[in-house]
Amino acid sequence: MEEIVLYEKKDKIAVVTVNRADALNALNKDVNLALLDCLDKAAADDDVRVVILTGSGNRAFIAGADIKEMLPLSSPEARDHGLRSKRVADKLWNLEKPVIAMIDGFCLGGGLEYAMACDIRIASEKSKFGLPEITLGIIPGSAGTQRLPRLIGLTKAKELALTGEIFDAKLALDYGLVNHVVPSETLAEKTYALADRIARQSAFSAKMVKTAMNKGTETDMETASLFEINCFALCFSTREQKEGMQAFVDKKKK
Ligand code: CO8
Repeated sequence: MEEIVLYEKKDKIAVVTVNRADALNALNKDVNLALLDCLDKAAADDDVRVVILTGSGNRAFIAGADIKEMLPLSSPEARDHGLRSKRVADKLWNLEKPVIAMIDGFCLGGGLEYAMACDIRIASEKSKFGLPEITLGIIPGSAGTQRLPRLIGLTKAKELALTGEIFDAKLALDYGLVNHVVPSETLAEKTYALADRIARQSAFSAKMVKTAMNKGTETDMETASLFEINCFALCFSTREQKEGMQAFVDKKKK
């Protein structure tokens, strides 16, 4: 039987692919458990510098949580379901390596919530975004009501979550929800080029950038800038800092 989530390593890049193309990569319990395993694997592998999260087929990144699986749930069961998917979103957010969402098609509900827990989002022109939960009589359950306003502002986020509107990649770019929009044919090339560029930087610096920004934007400026100084100072205990600065002083190209 085919794996429900695929894990591949290409040089210093781990690619995690939700592999349920027939169901537009909808997130069921097995997908979430497999995602947790794959992210743990990427976290534990020092060779892996960057993770790419994507969906299989050419129609969807992830079209949300599996509606058929959720239909019969009671409130306590739904809470457990939500907590499991929160663990996935938290793992993406807290992974000490940059994670890029490579989006080719529908990126809805829980799919958008996972994409928003990644550090960078690159989408194809045909991609469609939205938090349509309200049209199903529920609300987002993996921090979608929290990450969307933090990424694009409360005004637009409220409108999108209250209407469930599905919007296209151009609007997602205008909102600042995605970093780049490219044709489907060049999506993989663009994503790998970006991942490769990040993978060539100091792994420790990348971890510190992600940590300082994620933690810092959740607190006040004074605490955040002191936290950043601690991260900055820690970089001076790495080989990369000594080598990087020495190379500059010696006028050697990196
Ligand atoms: N759940 C289950 N199955 C799905 C889902 C989904 N979210 N999305 C698509 N599928 C299945 C369809 O049922 C269909 O299967 P089948 O062939 O067996 O009938 C197959 O994928 C193809 O889909 P369609 O035939 O519907 O394809 P269309 O091109 O006609 O439509 C759409 C594509 C517009 C994407 C449509 O499939 C759709 O609206 N899907 C649902 C989108 C949605 O509402 N997503 C939000 C779900 S709720 C959510 O994510 C809450 C997250 C809360 C946190 C997580 C807690 C666990």
